[in-house]
Amino acid sequence: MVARRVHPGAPPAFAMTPRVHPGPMLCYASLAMAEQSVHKWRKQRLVSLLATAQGAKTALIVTHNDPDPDAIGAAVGLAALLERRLRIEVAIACRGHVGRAENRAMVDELHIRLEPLCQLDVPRFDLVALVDAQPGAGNQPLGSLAPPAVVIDHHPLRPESSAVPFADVRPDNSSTSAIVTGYLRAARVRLSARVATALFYGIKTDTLGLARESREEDTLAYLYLQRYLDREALSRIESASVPPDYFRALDRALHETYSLDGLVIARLGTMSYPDMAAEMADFLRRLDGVRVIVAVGQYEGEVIVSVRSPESGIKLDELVQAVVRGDGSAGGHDHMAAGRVPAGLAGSPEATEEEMIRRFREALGLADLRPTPLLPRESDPE
Ligand SMILES: [Mn+2]
Repeated sequence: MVARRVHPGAPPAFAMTPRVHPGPMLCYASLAMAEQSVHKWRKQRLVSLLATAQGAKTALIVTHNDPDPDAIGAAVGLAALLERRLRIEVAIACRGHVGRAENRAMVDELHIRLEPLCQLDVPRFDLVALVDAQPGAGNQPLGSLAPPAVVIDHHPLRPESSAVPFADVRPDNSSTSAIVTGYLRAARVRLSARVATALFYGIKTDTLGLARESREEDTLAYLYLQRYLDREALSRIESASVPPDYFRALDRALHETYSLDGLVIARLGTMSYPDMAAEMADFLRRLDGVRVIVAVGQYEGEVIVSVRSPESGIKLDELVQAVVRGDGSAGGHDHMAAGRVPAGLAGSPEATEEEMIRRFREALGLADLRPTPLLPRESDPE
């Protein structure tokens, strides 16, 4: 038996962590400890992920519809892992649009090839992976014809994921890109600036630059990726230019924004891209006194709702599910969620927008309150 070299009377390692003055040193020390404890676990998960993908010559990585930076970053990261470790030829595909100017700049600046799923022969691929979404969710395009063998996600766990050969679903994590970064580290894949920047921007947007409550995995990945970033590309992505139309739409939306005791509702009407609702909801988060923001708009035969809250404690995903009911699809997280229903649900698209707003007011117990416009309407008297 080998005796462990422990100084007599030495306290256990964890008890040595100072409990007072939690300054930056303590922060780094606890991160280093977290790093060590997750390293072994990551390795085990990596072995299992690689075993699932082993033998495939081609892989298709699919994101949720209208992919956001976290979905795109996670797909690019997983592609790098499969290409570098297993020499698999990888395609990334999605359904819908990349609309937000920053997200389009991300795709352009980082030369990311996103293919429309409908143009691909899905059964041709040996392996299908789904990132930032899960089978059975209404916001992803894989039907029963192409069940994924790999799922990596951070949305609430869905029962369908238990049938997936390799599923890593961590609802506690704030981003899928951070989970994928963990695999790349465990696999010792040397990151290109392009891949690192995609992952970093994914984590940054999903965690609001770590301002939102995030897990150690998010923080560790965020710090780890720093040294590989293409900062010039990142800066161009974050300050992507927008056409004059963008400001016209913003102006229209602000004149159709109302508040009711902490609930802020923005009606966008016809949108030029589907994630404009999310963008507007994000924009209104800073309004004084706001507790829940609901942005509602129409895009290609659907009414889309996007919901945000600057505070924790309101489960927005459950709220949107209660509002959408069985009429469409809904999902998200506690602090950000979205849903969509057919535009003809209540007759016209306008009537459907109104119906969605009515349901939100009812669900939040604000049905009887009089809305206050954010800005004076042009028709209002001076
Ligand atoms: Mn995400």
